[in-house]
Amino acid sequence: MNEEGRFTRRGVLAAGTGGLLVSACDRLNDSPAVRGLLEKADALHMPAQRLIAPQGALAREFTESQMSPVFRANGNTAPDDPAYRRHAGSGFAQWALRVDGLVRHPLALPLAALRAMPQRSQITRHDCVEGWSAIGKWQGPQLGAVLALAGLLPGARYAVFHCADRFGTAPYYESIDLIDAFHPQTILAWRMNDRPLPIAHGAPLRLRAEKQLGYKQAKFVMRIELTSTLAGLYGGKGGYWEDRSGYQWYAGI
Ligand SMILES: Nc1nc2c(c(=O)[nH]1)N[C@H]1C(S)=C(S)[C@@H](COP(=O)(O)O)O[C@H]1N2
Ligand SMILES: [Mo]
Repeated sequence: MNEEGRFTRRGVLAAGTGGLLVSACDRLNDSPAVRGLLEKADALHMPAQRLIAPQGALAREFTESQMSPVFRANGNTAPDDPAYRRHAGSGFAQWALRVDGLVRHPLALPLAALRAMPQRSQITRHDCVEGWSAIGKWQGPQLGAVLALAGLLPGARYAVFHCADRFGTAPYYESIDLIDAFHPQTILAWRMNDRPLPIAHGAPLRLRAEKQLGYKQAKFVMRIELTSTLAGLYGGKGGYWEDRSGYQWYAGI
């Protein structure tokens, strides 16, 4: 149960695995027992979530005084892609977020355009399946507003986030459904803790989908593609960790 009395996947994980979850993603991925538990926990929990928690329910928000003094940077912290490095070198002044796929108007939105849109700011808790959490403040336009600018075509079902970084040759990517995409706390954050988003935390832009676990919070988002299906995209499971280690695609509370 979480603070609001809802049954959560991370509650199940914490109760079920104890100290195991302090290991790194790679070690987590190597353990069939943990992988099995992740799957079971989710199978148990996802129907419960859709039943118990109204779809629009908000993730808990915190006060300034509850913000973590240190917010760990995890996973990739500095993409080595040459185009990304060039953009980083000039403060992302020439960079633009691409929005394409099943949209009426493909977009290229510079940071200035994203900053000029109505902003949402939220202080939330980030929960990584490796067993750590941190409370931070995030600011940016709602993803729903960006998608409304692009205009969805009827077949659109998923928003896919293409990132600048890779593990080996595999690009990091993530995806969410349109319920999460239009959730009020799903934003494209370019600010963190009242400063421009640091590179280690995903500059110039990252996803904050506050009802989801850490690995869904795509950093270094270069392109958002609207698709009708996740099949045929990389490993077909909707995200880097989903493809590689069997993490569940639906990782929501
Ligand atoms: N592009 C990209 N996004 C990513 C990752 C990554 O390695 N690359 N790691 C994920 C994981 S597992 C976590 S816990 C968070 C870490 O975010 P942070 O570095 O701001 O703490 O980013 C997620 N998004
Ligand atoms: Mo994570």
